[in-house]
Amino acid sequence: MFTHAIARLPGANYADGLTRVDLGRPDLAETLRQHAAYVDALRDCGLAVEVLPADPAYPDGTFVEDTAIVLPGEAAILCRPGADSRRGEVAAVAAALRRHFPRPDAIAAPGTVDGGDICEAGDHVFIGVSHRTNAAGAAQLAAWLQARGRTSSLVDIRGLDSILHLKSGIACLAGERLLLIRELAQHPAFAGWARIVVDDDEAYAANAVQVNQRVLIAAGHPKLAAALRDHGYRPLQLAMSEFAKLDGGLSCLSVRF
Ligand code: CIR
Repeated sequence: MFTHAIARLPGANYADGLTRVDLGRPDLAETLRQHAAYVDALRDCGLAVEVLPADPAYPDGTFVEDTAIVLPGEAAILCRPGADSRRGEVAAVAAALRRHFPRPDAIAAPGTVDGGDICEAGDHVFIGVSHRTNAAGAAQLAAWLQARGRTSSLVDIRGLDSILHLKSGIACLAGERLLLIRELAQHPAFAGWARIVVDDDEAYAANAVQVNQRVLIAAGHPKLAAALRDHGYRPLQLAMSEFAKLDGGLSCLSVRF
């Protein structure tokens, strides 16, 4: 069970954040509405959500997931984001996290890790090696996890242009069932895992988040919503269009623990 989350408001210059996709420029008012609905959804799932103020120095700051990794009730490690423009985002999230985890560890240079590349699946953790998370960062994280009784495996996604982070294409649902995009479904790291494979035209929604009894998914993906219901999950659909425009998904808007 998650009891807490940290989120961060999108700032006035949110539209200046990084993106590789061509979905248009986000509308600030709609971005703020979608963010508020997301925070409300986490609260409806029973979480105490701390919403940090925006900092105009970091237009991508609302994507807090990339700044820290938490093993709920146990430990936290601060990330060192792979994009130079995002490194400074960590400090504000670290200050909030320290109230729960007084001495978080930290990924050190030359390692880089974006939290969006990390997918926890029970006691196993998939670590994406991406254009943001490098081999040195992945190795540091794997050692940190091993010291805490977790196993991990690396998934190199650098050849997969369709996703920015590993978790753009995978989620772990209750019962340790993986939700996967087709391009990841045959990867040996996931062999033997129970799975739901998302249709190509709904691939964006693979970045879902199980939050206690609900599965948060991006609105507008009816086939996935139906598949989740068929498997006994309770999807909660949220508008995400303005975050998709900056290459972000549902998971990146919070650190949950
Ligand atoms: C970036 O390119 O870094 C942001 N515009 C989007 C980050 C999305 N984060 C995530 O999926 N964990």
